This record gives sequence, structure tokens and C-alpha cells, in this order.
Amino acid sequence: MFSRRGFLGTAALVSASAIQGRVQAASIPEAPHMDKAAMQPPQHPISGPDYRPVVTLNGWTLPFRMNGDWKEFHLVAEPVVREFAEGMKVNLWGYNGQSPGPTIEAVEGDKVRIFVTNRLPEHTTVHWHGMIVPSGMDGVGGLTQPHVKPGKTFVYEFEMKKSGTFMYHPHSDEMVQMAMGMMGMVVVHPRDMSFRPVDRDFVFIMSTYLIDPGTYLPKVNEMTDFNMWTWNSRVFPGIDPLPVRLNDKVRVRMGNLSMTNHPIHLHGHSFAVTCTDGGWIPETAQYPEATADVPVGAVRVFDVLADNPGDWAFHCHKSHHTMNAMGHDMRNMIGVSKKDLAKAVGKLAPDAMAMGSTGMAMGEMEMPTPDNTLPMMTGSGQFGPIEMGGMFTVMKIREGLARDDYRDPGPYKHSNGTVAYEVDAPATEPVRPGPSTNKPPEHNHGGSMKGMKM
Ligand SMILES: [Cu+2]
Repeated sequence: MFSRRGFLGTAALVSASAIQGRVQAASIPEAPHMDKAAMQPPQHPISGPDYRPVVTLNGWTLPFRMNGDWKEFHLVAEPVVREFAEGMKVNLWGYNGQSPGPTIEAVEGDKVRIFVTNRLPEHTTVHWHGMIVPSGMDGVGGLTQPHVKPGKTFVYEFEMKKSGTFMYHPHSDEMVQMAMGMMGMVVVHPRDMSFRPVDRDFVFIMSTYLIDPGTYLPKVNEMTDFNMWTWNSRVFPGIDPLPVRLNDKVRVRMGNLSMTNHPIHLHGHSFAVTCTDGGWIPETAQYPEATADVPVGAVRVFDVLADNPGDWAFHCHKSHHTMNAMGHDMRNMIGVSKKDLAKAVGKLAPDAMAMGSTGMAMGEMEMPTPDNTLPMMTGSGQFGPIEMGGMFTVMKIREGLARDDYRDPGPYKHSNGTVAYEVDAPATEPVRPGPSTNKPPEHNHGGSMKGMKM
């Protein structure tokens, strides 16, 4: 039964622990900063239960410090310059020097204290997508907390209730701040290390931007018509490959905070989606796939046994998403002869290029582009131009890689007789039915109109 004495006792206890929390929080840990857009080595735990750490494509894991039994992290929201690939830098907003922000890694049951300092010109918050936190720690500006004003630091404190793969992003001027690249991933390892262990664990987040060729700033009001399709704010050939040792069990964790879904396809293997931002999928509910669609505002994680050595394309299957800034209003000119047109245009504009009458393969063409703009399709492999951009990279499965070795092993050495090859003989014309048997019937519009009842 409710008693006044009991109530007072509880209230006193609560405020004592709240005050204690505030005292501890008074000392803000230093904020690590990253100046590179290259995959940093996995960060093995400095205390607490052991786990196999993730690596973030073109990214890093946020170091933490222990304070009593709390893991303390410090995120700094700030303007950053992010290189999308060599030859293109973009002014974004992010965390601790990069966009996306660093991956936050912890273990189920951990108590975490995450300091967020705002060095943006406007207010912000951080929302913990998919995580089970107290309502007041959910980071929805105005609804669950005041917005964090420029120059201020807020603290989020909660327990990592469940393991899995989650995301963080602002819930404060959300459209602008996410369109400027403010996001990151949270990986919570199971406390029981025997739960679905893997040998390699990769993580990345997908975001999209509209950046006019020759400019440096995304157009944040765009909702559908983007031209830069990124994994961790990188595009091919700037996206790190995924080096994997033959027969490794591999986990790939993919978040999507863009405005459309991305069907992500891995060549040469089948896999199962094992986890979403809602939690682990029971084995009885998994099924084999070669493409995993990652919906908007969601996480999909797949586990794959890398038992097929080689260089395996790994990419979004929307073909426009494996292109860089492209002219979407270009006409399809396949089959149109543009020889005369090109001559006429060439006199007026010597830099103009008539293209597309036999397709748009442009791997071997040199095309003038404005500064700070990547070719629409680019990159090369051991056999020639790859003609990709955007959300494309390669899983490189090799024998004998060392456990924590994530360096690019170079192109795959195919064994004799296992590469598609050219046949040195003319191809015979296929037998097609002759014109007499292919004559349109009389009543058809393609035939004579004579005798038709109008
Ligand atoms: Cu896509």
C-alpha cells in the first residue's frame, strides 16, 4: 500500500542517484577525432566481456573510457569535410570529424553514458534508433528533451538492454541534419559470446545526397531526386573493399537512412538475413537469399559463409544507384545516328560530346567534368574499366588472410580455365523465320486497310 513515508524514501533515493550521476558527468571525456575516410582497424574491448569487434567501411569505432561501471563516450556534432572518393569533397555535418559519425560499440547489459556536444550553428539532439531506452533518453527534441543549443553538451545514460544493430541520428531539424550526413551505427554484442559468433563483422550506413556538379554542398530540401548514392558517405571507387579469409563466417550490418530502399546484392553466395533493427531473427524464420532489401529507416544484417574464393561484386541492385552524379534528363539515344548532329554541335561547342547511340559505356572515354565532380561511371579492375559508381564495392575472398588483416589484398588470381574467354571464330547467324511466314494477317493495322469495316 502507498505510504507517504515510503514515497519520500523512494524520492530521496532517486534524487541522490540522479545527483551522483550529475557529479560523475561533470568531467566530460575527451572527444576523439578522425581525419581519415579509410577503414580503421577493429577496436578490441579494453574492459568488460570480450567480443569480436566490427570494422566500419571507410570509418571507425568511437573509443570509450570506463568510469566506475559506466562506459563513457563523447560525440561532437560539427561541420565536417568528407571525401566521397578521390576528386570530390563535400561539406557535410557529422560527428567527431567525419560523416557518418563513428560506430558506437558495446555489449548487452553495458551501462553507457554518451556525451553529445553541439558545435553546429543550430540546435540538435541524438535519437537512438531501435534501442530500448527510457523515454527521456530517446532524443526527440521538444518531445522528450529540450533541443541541445549550439555550444551545449547533453548526456544520455542508459543500459544496453538488448544486443543487435542500431542507428543514431538527430531528431531535431531532422530533414536538414540527416540530409547533411548526420548519422551513425550502434553495434551491441551479445553478452554470451557463443551466440552466433562470426570471424569478420562489417558495418555501414546508407545515405543519399543531391550535389550539383561542381559544387560542395548537398541540397537539403530534395526528397526524391538524388545523384550521390553512398555507403558511409563514400561512392565507388572510394568505398573500401571487404577483405575476407576463405571459409570465414562473415556478418554484414547495413543501415539505411536515405529516402529510398536499397536491394543489396552479393555475388557468388547465398546468405540469410539474421538480424534487423528490431532484433535477431530466429533460425527457423531465416531463408536463403542473394539480395537483401534494406527499407528506409531500417537495418538488415546478413551472415554469409565465404566459401567461394574470388572478387565478388557487392552493390545496390538499383542500377542508377551504382552511378555517380548523372544527368537524369538525358534522352535515351540508343539506335539514333548522331554523326551529323555531333559535327554540327562540335562547331558550336567543341567540348560537347554526343553519346549514347550505341549505349553509354564510358569506361574508356575521357569526358570533361567540372571541378569536384566524379565521372558518372568509373573504376577499373584487372580486365578493364568497371563502369560503376555509387553503392558498389567488392568482397575479396582469399585463402590465408590473417585474422585482423583488413588490407586490400589486390585483384584475385584466377586459376587456369576459370575465366570467361573469347572464342576465336565467327558466330553463325541465328536461323530466323523468313518474311513469307512472318507476314502480318490482313486484319492487322500493320497490313492493308482494304476491306476493313470502318
Ligand atoms: Cu540503392
